[in-house]
Amino acid sequence: QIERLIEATRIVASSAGSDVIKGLTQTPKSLPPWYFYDDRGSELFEQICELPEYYLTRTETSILQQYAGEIAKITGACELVELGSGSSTKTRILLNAYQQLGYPLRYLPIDVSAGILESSARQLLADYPSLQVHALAGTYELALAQLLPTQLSSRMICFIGSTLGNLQPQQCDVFFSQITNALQVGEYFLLGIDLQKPKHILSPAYNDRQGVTAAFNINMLDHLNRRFEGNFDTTQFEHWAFYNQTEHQIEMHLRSLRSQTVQLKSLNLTVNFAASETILTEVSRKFDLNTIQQQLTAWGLIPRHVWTDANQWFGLLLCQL
Ligand code: AVI
Repeated sequence: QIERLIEATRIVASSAGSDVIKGLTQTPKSLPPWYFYDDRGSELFEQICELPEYYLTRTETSILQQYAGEIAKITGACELVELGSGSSTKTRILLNAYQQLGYPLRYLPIDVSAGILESSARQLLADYPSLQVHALAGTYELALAQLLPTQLSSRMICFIGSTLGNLQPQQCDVFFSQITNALQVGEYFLLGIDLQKPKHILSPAYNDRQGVTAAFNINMLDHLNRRFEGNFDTTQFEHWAFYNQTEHQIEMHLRSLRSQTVQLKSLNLTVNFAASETILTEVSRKFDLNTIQQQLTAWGLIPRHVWTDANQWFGLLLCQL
């Protein structure tokens, strides 16, 4: 009998707040973007994906719909590992393609939010009778280090949704060495990236009219309050996001509306904010297809196929170790 149960493995998802202490005691202040994704933050992110201004999800979905069959034919049967799986909605397009070719389905979603991980894994098990799921709750770094050798003939690590853009360039060397360590020669890496485009399209995607992105940004403070016994007054911070054209990145901040002091009791941390002082909560880098292909090659992942949409707004790259 094939084992199909979720063997949800909970990995310690943080370095017990040392990253928060570091970020809030340096100048300028910053926080790691993975603190967006408590269960509420993951819900808000799902809402962002549906916003009219947030073209990323729609565009990547259309590329996947067009090319998933081709991807499955190229890779053959393989175990799908997904970093930042969230609701796994787009992954279903890939699972359908592998299923249509009669391949065995084995899926290892990795996400910091255990709630969304578990609920989406259960839904997938109900919808795909032959699917095996092994869900890993934790940061990419910790989860990748826990991966066992694949149980199928091959493996593909999927990193879609342009989450690569949320890593700072200096984090990429370590990240890609973890990716290549988790793959055998000949195995695959599927990367979805948002491409450079005019500011008038990028800026509204992070400043939506309904204020969902603002709520997503502010929710990080609620998450820190819960997690570290904090007393951030979320009414005293505002969302601020803009496109930095020189760096080709959206920069998302929380701006203090007045001078104030915040405590995070369980971290033994007191933080002073000047009026208008900001915390950088996320960069969202926008890529150039030629440059990223060169970088991937330097990291040991050879781009074999590159797909994009009619507007060239989003790129999907199938790479091989
Ligand atoms: C998950 N990540 C790719 C999103 C992005 O567009 O950078 C996170 C996000 N931040 C604000 N809106 C969406």
